[in-house]
Amino acid sequence: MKHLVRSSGPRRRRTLAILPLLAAALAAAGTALVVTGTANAGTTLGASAAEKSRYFGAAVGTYKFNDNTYMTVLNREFNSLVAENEMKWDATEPQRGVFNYGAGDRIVSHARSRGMSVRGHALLWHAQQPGWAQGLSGGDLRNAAINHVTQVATHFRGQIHSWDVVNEAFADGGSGGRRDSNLQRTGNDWIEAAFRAARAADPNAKLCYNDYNTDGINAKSTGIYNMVRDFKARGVPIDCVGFQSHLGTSISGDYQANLQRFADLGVDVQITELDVMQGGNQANVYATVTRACLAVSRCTGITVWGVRDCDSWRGSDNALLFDCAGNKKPAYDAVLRELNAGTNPTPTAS
Ligand code: G2I
Repeated sequence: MKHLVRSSGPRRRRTLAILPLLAAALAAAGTALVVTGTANAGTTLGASAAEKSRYFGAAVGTYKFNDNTYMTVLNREFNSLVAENEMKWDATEPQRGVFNYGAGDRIVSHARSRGMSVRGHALLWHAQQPGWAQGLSGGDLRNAAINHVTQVATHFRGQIHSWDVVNEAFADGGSGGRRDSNLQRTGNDWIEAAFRAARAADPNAKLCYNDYNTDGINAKSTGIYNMVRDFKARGVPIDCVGFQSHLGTSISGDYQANLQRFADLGVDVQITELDVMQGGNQANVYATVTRACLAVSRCTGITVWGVRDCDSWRGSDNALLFDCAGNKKPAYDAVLRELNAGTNPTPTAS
């Protein structure tokens, strides 16, 4: 108030007089910033994300590794990989106590040879369990599940940046509670037992809980939020939460706020399986997700769930960033533009 009073009279006129100069100076500074941004802008998703201290990854399948168009895009654009299926329980332990790491190792070795990081997906999940595990229950299943976590996390020790230790354990709809499954029926503590086993097996991997339909503040994401808060309070080792982000034609207005409330619990957040239905404004939705991750300092990276539209589990949704011929789509341009825009907080953890 005092300041306002003092700024009337001659002094105020002087202030007004310098405003155009100030505006010109700001505009010049703005131009300079833009020029700097352009000079440093990456020309691939991976390079641009790396400039913001983040990764940009893709889910891959080894059965595509002999497809030249696929490999050209993969090797050029991404700096992180995740196995779309090859590290799941049915793939890695087809018979009880018999482990098969061939395809998973192939993904890890390709990533390492190109300097890419690897996300691990997924140690325990109610789906894609081998037949022998589907037939177990109670203590027997619990022991088999924990042994699975220990064996697989030990095999890949030191090579996985972040593990989805538990995938999709919460129910859809309004309950905010756990999903019924054979694993859940072994006791509510199965998730924390899995996280403790994973930490013991690979102490340097970030340990994530991963789920879908968590793209805003809703009953399901709040159920997960409460679990993470409880884990942090009780010292259960959890480092990150994965938001799959299989999206339709629009995105919830509180997508970023939801990421932020998890980050505020002291965990990293990651966008883990992003794909967006084409038909609405696909480019806008992709841009919004990218902006949200960049705006949350603990959002450490984005993974899209496949490379080209025809590699996607969503088939005719054309949900990815490249068409079947490997051409960049408008959604790609939107993501790259967002990655290169502005200055964004550096992740506080990686
Ligand atoms: O459903 C989309 C994703 C939801 N979140 C967890 C992810 O792990 C899940 O990925 C999908 C894969 O993209 C599909 O490729 O998980 C599906 C299984 O639930 C995968 O599909 C399966 C087919 O159902 C099997 O018939 C096939 O043998 O892929 C297998 C390997 O190609």
